[in-house]
Amino acid sequence: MAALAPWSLAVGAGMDFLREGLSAPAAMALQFRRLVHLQLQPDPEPETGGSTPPLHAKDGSGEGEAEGTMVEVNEGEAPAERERDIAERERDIAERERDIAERDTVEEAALDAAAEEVAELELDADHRQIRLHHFPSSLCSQQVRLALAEKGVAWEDVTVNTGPAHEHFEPEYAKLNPKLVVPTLEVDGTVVTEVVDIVNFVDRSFGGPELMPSDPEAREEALRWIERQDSFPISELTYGRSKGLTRWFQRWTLKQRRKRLRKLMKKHPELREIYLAKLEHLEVLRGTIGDRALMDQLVVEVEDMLDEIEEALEEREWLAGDEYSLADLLWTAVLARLDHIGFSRSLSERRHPRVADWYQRLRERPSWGEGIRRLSPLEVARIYGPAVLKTFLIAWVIKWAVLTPLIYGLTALLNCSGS
Ligand SMILES: N[C@@H](CCC(=O)N[C@@H](CS)C(=O)NCC(=O)O)C(=O)O
Repeated sequence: MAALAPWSLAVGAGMDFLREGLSAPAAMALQFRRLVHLQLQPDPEPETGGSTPPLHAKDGSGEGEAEGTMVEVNEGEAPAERERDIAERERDIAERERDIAERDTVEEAALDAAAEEVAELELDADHRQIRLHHFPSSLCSQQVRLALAEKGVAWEDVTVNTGPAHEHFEPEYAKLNPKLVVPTLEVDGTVVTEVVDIVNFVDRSFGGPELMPSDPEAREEALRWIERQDSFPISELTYGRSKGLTRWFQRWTLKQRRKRLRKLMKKHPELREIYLAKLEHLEVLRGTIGDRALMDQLVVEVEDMLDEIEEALEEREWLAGDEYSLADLLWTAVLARLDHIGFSRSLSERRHPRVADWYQRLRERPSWGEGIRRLSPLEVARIYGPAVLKTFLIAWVIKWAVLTPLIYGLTALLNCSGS
């Protein structure tokens, strides 16, 4: 966590502040997230079970690296020397940015090649093996299901219980998705992870409506909104904003996850790096959601973002242009989550009329039902029931079989000694 130095946060945030016009708290929060993200890349990644290696999304870490090279200027230097110093650093940053752009192009090319490979198989859709490893109520799974529904692709459901069963931590799943998250898409042996990569892959590999605009300006805009969505702190908000019983339950599940990871790390030392990275990730999440000031900043960030979307929708029907695109698709799940975690008023017609109208149109799309699925009461009972029962049963047994006789015994003893 050494890289999370305050100067690094401040410099990066300053860059966002200037370059993206973000508010200072929003830029600070974004930069914090980037730096945190940088720390959490599992390395090295294991080989996949399939023939093609999994494709991993560009994660913005490169951008963070470039910003990280900026060092504060030494005030004591002579002006000419300082200028030389600044010029040298600017060259260094430009060079790094070129490297990052090149790397992004390579990743883009890998995605294209994989999509082409799948398309070239020319199998008819009925004979393709399309398996989605997902969890019904996870936002990221919702996004991929939306994409599959928009493209009219049928898929095989592999539900991964990310609840107390922690199936996403199992070694078999770690081979598919070393970040131990859902969703993962498998198409005829090609494994794709990371939501943004998956939805792009789905768009390129299957027929149906094109979900990326062909007009260069609209495409650029779609990419910008996709990137904004990708770095939006929705998990932090989901955990940090919960209240009452839900809050208690979420903290409990976080604790259970850490316990499970530690156990698995002992049992599978070969996956130690992966489990350690996940533990660190959960630790950072715990720190973030416990930091009231940071959470307040994130709420400000939500409002700023909705204002920005409102403004964008002044000029066009959909987020990136006059056609529905992947940008709208990805934000659909975020809006649904915001609505669910207490931002309904911000999404109302009174506060953001264009956003409200856009959200209504997104909900009316046929893909909504399949994409934004929540857990039915039966599923909740099946997924969480056994673990909750086990925990409470143990607590109940301890209370009645151990504590109660102990208290009775002690009371009797004290009463005796008093007489
Ligand atoms: N950057 C990843 C994020 C995936 C992610 O965070 N998935 C969440 C559900 S939305 C998850 O699996 N959480 C379970 C966990 O972290 O233990 C992606 O784009 O696929």
